[in-house]
Amino acid sequence: MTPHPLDPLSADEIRLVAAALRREHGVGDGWRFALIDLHEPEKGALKAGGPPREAVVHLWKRADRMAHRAVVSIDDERVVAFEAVPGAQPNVTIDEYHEADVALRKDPRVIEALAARGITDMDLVLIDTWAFGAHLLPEEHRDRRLGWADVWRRAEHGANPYANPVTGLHLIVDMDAMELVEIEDDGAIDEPAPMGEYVPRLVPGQTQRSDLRRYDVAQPDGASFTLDGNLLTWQRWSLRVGFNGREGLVLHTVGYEDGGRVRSVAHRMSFAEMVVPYRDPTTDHQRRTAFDIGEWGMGFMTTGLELGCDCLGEIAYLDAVLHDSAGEPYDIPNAICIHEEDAGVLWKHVDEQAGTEVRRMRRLVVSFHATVANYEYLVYWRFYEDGNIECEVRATGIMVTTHFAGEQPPYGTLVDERTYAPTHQHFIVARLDLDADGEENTVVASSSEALPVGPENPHGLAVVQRSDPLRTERAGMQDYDWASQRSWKVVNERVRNGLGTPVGYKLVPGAAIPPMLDPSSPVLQRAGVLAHTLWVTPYERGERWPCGELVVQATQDLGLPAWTIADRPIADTDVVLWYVFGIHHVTRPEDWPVMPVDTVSFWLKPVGFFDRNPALDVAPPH
Ligand SMILES: [Cu+2]
Repeated sequence: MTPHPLDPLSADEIRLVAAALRREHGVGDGWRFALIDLHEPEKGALKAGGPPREAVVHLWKRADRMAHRAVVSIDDERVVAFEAVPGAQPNVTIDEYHEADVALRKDPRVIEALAARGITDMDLVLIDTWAFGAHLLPEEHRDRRLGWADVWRRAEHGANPYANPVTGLHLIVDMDAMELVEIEDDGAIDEPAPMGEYVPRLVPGQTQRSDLRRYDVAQPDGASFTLDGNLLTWQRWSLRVGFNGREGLVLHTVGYEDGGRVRSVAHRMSFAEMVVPYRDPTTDHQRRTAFDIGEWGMGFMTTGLELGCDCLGEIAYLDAVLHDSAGEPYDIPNAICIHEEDAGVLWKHVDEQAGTEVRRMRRLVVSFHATVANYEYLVYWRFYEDGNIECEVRATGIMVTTHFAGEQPPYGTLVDERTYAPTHQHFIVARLDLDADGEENTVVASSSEALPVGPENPHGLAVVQRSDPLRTERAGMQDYDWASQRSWKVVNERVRNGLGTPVGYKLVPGAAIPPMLDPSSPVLQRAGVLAHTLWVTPYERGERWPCGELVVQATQDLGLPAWTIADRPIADTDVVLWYVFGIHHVTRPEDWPVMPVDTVSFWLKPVGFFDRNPALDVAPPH
């Protein structure tokens, strides 16, 4: 079957792409296929129909320590572009993570450092390798591909390794030679014994609650959505479900059927980067700034879902097809969950004469879960009958902790005996290629302003709405503003609703968090995108990665801060919004030993897109 141009690469296509690179450029032993992804067609070519099907590939040649970027035509089974990218590195692969683990755990220096702490059973040791910023690379090894590793210890087989950090021991590993190049050992401290277990059999003295009765979700007539390949339709919504190794879930061609016509809302929505700086300068944490999307890939970290635990009801699952660093495809079964949920009351009114009219809200949820070492990110895109779209992220899993002797460092919260969890931030950059009823859109900053008391406003009640169209990229750099309740409307001046005003969708800024980074900070240098809540750029096919295409060991953000220097026009054109949100995680004792979900979200809401409440016709409950 011919794939849709936006469908993810199939296993056969991944094999074809890898084979072409082996055949034409000798990509084989000594290389890594870091990323093989669909080279998404230009929007114009997509509309014209039958765009060429291509893959974009990030490669690493280990012997030369040289990144390469390739484009492979799948239709013609040949490489159409192949270039070295000096001074850059592709994402770190799962294979490198495992190979580093194998190498480090048998290194005599590691064994010795652990033995000095009384740790001799290597089966209980977890070595967790991270990528890190160029500013912290050891001077003499700057040209290498380096990882740094924490070491953790399980109390017994199956126990939580993150319960017991091996404080003060860090390993710098060459990810090509797979050898330990530096061992950093602050020496053993008198280790406390925190209770860091969450698996029931290991939690001392715990009995599980037994007073909850069964709760079933029954949909005897089946689900109300239809899934045809990757095309999902439900209650007037239609969208295509995509997936790739770097971003994980991608939603394409999101539209709402209205008056017999599908009106576009978004061409593409995904998470394009995630930056997690730990705000603790001590040696245990100074390197700990993860770029979970650019360095590792949310798709590669995706874990399959289980019915009855992760999702309830009539579920449709989609598998994901990814690849290892040799270019061989593999599956993640049940990577994406699609289901409906009851979400309480949608609208209601009680009238003395008409009685009660009440409608229940149903929502369509498209979700995936990623496990990034100790942490879990659960991502939910929800579509509502009233035209709203909600993007929710739940963070859970195990927090990073450190033991201390003497006084507690001030950079975190005490969560157990002489154990603190550092303050950190999870910044997520959502890339939102919105198309409000067509591509020619303008983003308008919409702010409330209380007018001064005066003859026209004697009681000081007057509030007016200020609309500032953002005409260039510089104006498009917007910050969250509590005082004016600012939001951003994406309007189409060329399409009017029945009231005569332009149609639009509003980005309602939830979970905006400040960077709290000095301009000189290497983290801000690498992730300049964090400096603003919102960026707006004109659509450009190649502009996908807000911190740059290749972020591993990068010193500069080659994405948004670089593109926007030109200060291009963004009015009445095809715009892309980059929304920075996340969690400012001041840790709590209640987040330990496993963290109840911390939930954040933002919304996209129609604003004059419809003439009135589009959910007026939702029928009462059965
Ligand atoms: Cu956190």
